[in-house]
Amino acid sequence: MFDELGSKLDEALARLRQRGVLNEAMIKEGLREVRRVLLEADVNFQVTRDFLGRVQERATGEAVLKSVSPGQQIVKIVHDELASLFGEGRAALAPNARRPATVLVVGLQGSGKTTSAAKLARRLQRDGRQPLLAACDLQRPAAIEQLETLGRQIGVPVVSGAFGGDPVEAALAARRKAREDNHGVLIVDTAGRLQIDEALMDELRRVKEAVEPDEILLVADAMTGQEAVTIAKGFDDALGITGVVMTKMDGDARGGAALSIRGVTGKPIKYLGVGETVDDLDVADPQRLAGRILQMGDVVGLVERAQAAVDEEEQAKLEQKMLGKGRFTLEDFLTAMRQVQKMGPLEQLMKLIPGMGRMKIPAEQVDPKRMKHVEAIILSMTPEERRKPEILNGSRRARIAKGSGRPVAEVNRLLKQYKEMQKFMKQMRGMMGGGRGGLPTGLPGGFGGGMPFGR
Ligand SMILES: Nc1nc2c(ncn2[C@@H]2O[C@H](COP(=O)(O)OP(=O)(O)OP(=O)(O)O)[C@@H](O)[C@H]2O)c(=O)[nH]1
Ligand SMILES: [Mg+2]
Repeated sequence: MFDELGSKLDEALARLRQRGVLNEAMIKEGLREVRRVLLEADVNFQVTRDFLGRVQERATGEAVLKSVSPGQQIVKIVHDELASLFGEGRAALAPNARRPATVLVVGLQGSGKTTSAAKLARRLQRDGRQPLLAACDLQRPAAIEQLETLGRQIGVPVVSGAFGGDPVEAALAARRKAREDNHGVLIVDTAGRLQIDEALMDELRRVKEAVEPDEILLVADAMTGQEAVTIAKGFDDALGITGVVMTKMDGDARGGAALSIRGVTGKPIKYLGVGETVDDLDVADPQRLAGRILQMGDVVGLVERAQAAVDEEEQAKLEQKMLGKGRFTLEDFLTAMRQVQKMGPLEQLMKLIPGMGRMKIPAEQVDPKRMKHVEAIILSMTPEERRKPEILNGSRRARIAKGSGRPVAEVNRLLKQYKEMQKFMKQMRGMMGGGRGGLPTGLPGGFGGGMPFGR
């Protein structure tokens, strides 16, 4: 997401950053480069012009030019202005006194409405808001089934209209159900068309009038570039959307649409779809997005992802072991590894760490096969061995290697990593005074020391 745009902007800004002294002409030249990069990334022309106007005005101010590091200041200004392109502050669904708060999900065919509705439901479910999904795309039987399947997968109930029926009736029935069962949020999935047409807008308007949604989220496909902006404008004119879910940001979209939507429609991006699974939805936080583009890292995103992936109960137990009196066994080591793996590809996570964005991680280090090997080795041990690894002598190690089909050297390496993690935890314990302090990311050992990746 924003990789190419980020590295090109970085290049454009590098020259400014390196200079000790800057004058207005240098800044103008530097910003011309920035302009080229933005337009190449398919950012709307007018949005680019306004953006550069604001940057230039702030950058040529007295205070900046006379400051110790004018280049850094300009990078900061570009960062802030990028953030304001996305909108101000956090734009997630506000907690609502009205139950159920109603979210209408609209968009063109194939933009990701149904998937995004389920992703959003999952997020709200996690936040304890007890969502209910309503299948009101009644044009295709498969559409109803798709939402029902997703609902089962995430454990959120789905109320479906009848195939060929009236979406307005279906939406109203779902709302009655949501009231009866006291759901906090009702998410209504609707039909899409290939293009904006009157029939679709009319149907959506009628649904809107019937359920009076608190949010109308337009789902737009980032891969369609500026087309997404035009579509957003069309839906906004017809329905008055409250925000945008920009999907397929994991693809090689150039990012221009995401940077232009707010400027053109005045409506913020609220969520980003970053993959096909139900967990691949990020809250669009302007500061974080700007930070990611300029490769300042996205620590908040990292922490959130780690927290979402980690089973809280398991984590609490692990922390007890790590920081409390308990013994940290190889079984715990395996649990920890599994939790790390659940967070997703290491490569993706690394991008969120400040300064790591540009680092190329050798493919060898993120091979999910290695996790399988770790499991095979630990599962080839007897329960006693797992609890008391110190009894693992040469012959036991040879037996485990044979049992797991891995070389002895790998068994040794794993034990070494386990020991490193144990050592790390002793240090943590010392630092936290032995109590249950709670690790910042919930990640035993961070990404260093004891991970089964690399080395
Ligand atoms: N890579 C990626 N794929 C996505 C994302 N969101 C949705 N998709 C995929 O896009 C395709 C269409 O998604 P749907 O949710 O069915 O789209 P829809 O808007 O409901 O489509 P219709 O109901 O046919 O109008 C599916 O294959 C999804 O898996 C995303 O953020 N990233
Ligand atoms: Mg759909």
